Amino acid sequence: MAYETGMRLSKCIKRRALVLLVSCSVCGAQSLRQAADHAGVLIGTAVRPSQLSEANYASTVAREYNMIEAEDVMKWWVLRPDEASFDFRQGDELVRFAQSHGMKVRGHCLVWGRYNPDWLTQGHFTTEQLSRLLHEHITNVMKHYSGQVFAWDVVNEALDENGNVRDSIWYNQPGIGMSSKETAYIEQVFRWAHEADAHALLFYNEAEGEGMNRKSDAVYAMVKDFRQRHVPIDGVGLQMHVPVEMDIERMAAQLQANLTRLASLGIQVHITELDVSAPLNAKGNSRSEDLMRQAEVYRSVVRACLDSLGCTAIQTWGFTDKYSWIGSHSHGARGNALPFDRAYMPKASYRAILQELSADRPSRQLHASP
Ligand code: 9MR
Repeated sequence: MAYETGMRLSKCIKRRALVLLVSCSVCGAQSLRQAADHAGVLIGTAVRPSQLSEANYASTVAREYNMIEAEDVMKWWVLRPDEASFDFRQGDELVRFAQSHGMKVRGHCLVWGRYNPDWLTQGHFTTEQLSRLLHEHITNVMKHYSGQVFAWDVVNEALDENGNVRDSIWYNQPGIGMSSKETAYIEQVFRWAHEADAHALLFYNEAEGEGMNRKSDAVYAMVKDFRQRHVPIDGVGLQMHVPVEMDIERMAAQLQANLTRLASLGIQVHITELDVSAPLNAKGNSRSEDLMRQAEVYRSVVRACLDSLGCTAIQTWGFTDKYSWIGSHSHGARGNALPFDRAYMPKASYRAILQELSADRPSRQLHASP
């Protein structure tokens, strides 16, 4: 008896020690990646393969992230130099890097009305030709990356701020044959995507529809309709390019409300392009209070995601202030939007993300398999 009791006690102590060990590995996480793995969420960054040759760039990505996405190299303008060919070289390089570091790859993006190559936009194609071209593009690209890209932004930014379908080469200029049928062309391309790779998760990715507004209402309505009619869609990407001046409490409450209603449709949500831009002075620096506020914005977004079981990935649009689309987009007026500074040093924003990822969330760990 005493022996058995002793054994039970010793097993119990061992179990408790294990639990302590596990929780200590959380509180002392050495990277975003370690903390995210433990929290059961994907932590990602957009990557430009041309920058992977820079040692600091590559080592930071490898250390901190368990998912990467092509910032540009899986878009039409890179993949399709002309009508007859596909150039997968840079996309393949990104996939190789991810594989050699045990990361997942998000694909971005198969259908977008902007940044298409001139041969396509100025080619005067008929609707039948465009339909054939788009079907072929989706099929070839998804089959090429089948088993390597686990989730695709199938359609990017197809709605305007009022929730109407945007004019575009794919919708109505001249479109693939479904102009004035609103979301019918989006439905068609999701069906093509599912045929091309039945295992990939299929996302609709949108900008400025993170909170509750007319655009996010329209995204919700579209996805609800698709789900009811068994159109293959698995998730919504919320971009989240936001300014540091925002009302943080209001943003967090609205994001949470939107995450809750999207999750109620049985889909996943990925935060796909998070960055928090700050004003720059003439030397390219930001005020320290802005960088502190920025950390609170990051913290609130990570918290909102982790509090919603449907939110399975958090990705920033780049990770170092050395490289970000915001500088050129704002003509140098804004920037410093990311968790690492230009010298790859972690900022307050990095520490806020790490802390939130490391916070104890037992309900989430039960479901931990993003
Ligand atoms: O950051 C990207 C920039 O390098 C490209 O020039 C641009 C066009 O391909 O796309 C930027 O990324 C956009 C993303 O693909 C979709 N959401 C908005 C992003 C910022 O413009």
